[in-house]
Amino acid sequence: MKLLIICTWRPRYAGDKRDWQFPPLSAVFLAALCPSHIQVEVIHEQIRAVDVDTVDADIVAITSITSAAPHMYELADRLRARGITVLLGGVHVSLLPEEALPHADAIAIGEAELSFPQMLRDFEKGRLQRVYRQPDGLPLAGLPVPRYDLFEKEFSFRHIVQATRGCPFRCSFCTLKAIDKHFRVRPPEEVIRDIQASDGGSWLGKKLVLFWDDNLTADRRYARELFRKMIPLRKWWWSQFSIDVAADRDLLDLAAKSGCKGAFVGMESFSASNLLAVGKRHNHVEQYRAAVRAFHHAGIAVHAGIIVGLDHDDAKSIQDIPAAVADLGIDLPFVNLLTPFPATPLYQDMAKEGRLWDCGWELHDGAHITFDPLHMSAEELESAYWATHHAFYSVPSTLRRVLRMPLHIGPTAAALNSYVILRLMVENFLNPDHPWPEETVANTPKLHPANAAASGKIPVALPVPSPIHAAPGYAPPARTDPR
Ligand code: B12
Ligand code: SF4
Repeated sequence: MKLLIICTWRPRYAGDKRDWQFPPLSAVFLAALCPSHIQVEVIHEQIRAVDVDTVDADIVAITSITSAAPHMYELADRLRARGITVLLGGVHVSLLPEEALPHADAIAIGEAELSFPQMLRDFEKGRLQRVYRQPDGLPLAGLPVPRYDLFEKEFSFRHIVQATRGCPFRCSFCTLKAIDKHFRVRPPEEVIRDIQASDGGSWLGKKLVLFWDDNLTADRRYARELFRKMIPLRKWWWSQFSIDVAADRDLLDLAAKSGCKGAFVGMESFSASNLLAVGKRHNHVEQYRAAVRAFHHAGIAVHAGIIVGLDHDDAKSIQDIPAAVADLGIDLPFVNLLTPFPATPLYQDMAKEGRLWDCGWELHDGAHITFDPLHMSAEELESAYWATHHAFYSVPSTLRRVLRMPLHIGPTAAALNSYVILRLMVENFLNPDHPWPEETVANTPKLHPANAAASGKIPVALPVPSPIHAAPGYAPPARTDPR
């Protein structure tokens, strides 16, 4: 039997062609769950397009985030029109299963360590069900090594692992809780096994490990154990952390000793009212400076996520962000427009307030406005977003940060981070094929609560089938709860 797994991708900006940087783990992990008699191919649309007419497979599994969902449905419809069975799953399908179902032969809601192999077995036996959902919160011991060999070689950084899943916090804009509500950790020795199994390509690709975790240090006792075990590997690594970890200097030092060279922290806002409003209670603006210093002191670069368009933002407060970022010494800032993803508390609140726009999921990518801002017009928010974008990624500001970095974090971490930052800048922001988008916000129709449910964009309760039984060969051991 031939299976094709497609990881969809849509450009965020007009002119984007491909994205060579980082793949998600989703497709190669699903491939690892397949029994060995199945011939598996993986296509990441970040790298190569799918030609529906020439797909040679008995069954196709497609994964997608929200902004690529309409494209996923189009692919699925065309493949099904050719008589090919299509399975859909992943974050968007889990958020809006009833929207996805008409486009699929079967869907999986949530994680799929058990349900994906079950779907394949049912397909082979000719008894595929419509909806699969495995029990939430299954322990993560015994997961297979992802099929790293199926990553396209064009990806610059593909030395990717996941040690934990989920996050104990509950920010109102985050979709994680919709996939699985439980924070869980993997046995450290299995994480080490995956790091050693991944090829990574070039010298730097092999050296730099990316942890695709949402909050690697959420369970600090676990993080300590993992970092100690990583020291002998002599790797460099990056991951996401919540900023509260900065208070734990010993843990940061241990992270650095195990090779941590960059930490992505969701700083989100410089307004305490904004942080409170989105439930980001572990962020304290007055502690940001100390937090950045703590990371730097350990030799770890700070990559910070900033969101604009929150309800306590106005055009002036957004204008002040680049100076605040520069003043703190943040090494790599990322700015995103607030995006109300379906099924999040933020989305539900905005739907009740009648502020959501009926503008299609394509624009739910962090780079487009999809709702009525509270204290400014959409046009003002859009220009404030682009001004921040330019301020962060202009050549002078990039060079200033790159030149300052060795003073903050030492020459090795600075060289690594500068290399990647400069590449990001050149590929993404200085690319002549990459014009700034010119969409205007004025003509986008709005989604009012009265027609929102009818449009299928507000999730309604879907009857969930009873949990399926464990797949042979996968026996989940007892749960290990975080501290
Ligand atoms: C790594 C990552 C990135 C990387 C690489 C992304 C890439 N190349 O696509 C970077 C940093 C570049 C990135 C960027 C962004 N990301 Co991101 N990212 C992630 C992260 C942390 C891990 C993804 C991953 O590999 N997961 C591991 C795999 C194994 O998990 P999984 O995909 O959920 O798959 C499991 C199940 O869902 C299921 N499954 C999945 N697909 C399918 C398909 C079938 C058929 C079946 C049966 C089952 C199934 O089986 C798997 C095993 O259980 C996730 C959060 C997360 N924990 O998943 C966010 C996440 C996917 N990102 C998110 C967002 C919003 C973004 C950005 C828009 C951020 C921003 N505002 O700038 C950009 C957009 C990028 C883009 N592609 O255009 C959101 C998506 C929300 C949404 N509804 O769309 C997530 C969920 C984070 C969050 N907290 O909400 N991201
Ligand atoms: S801290 Fe990050 S990963 Fe955790 S809930 Fe908030 S946004 Fe999501």
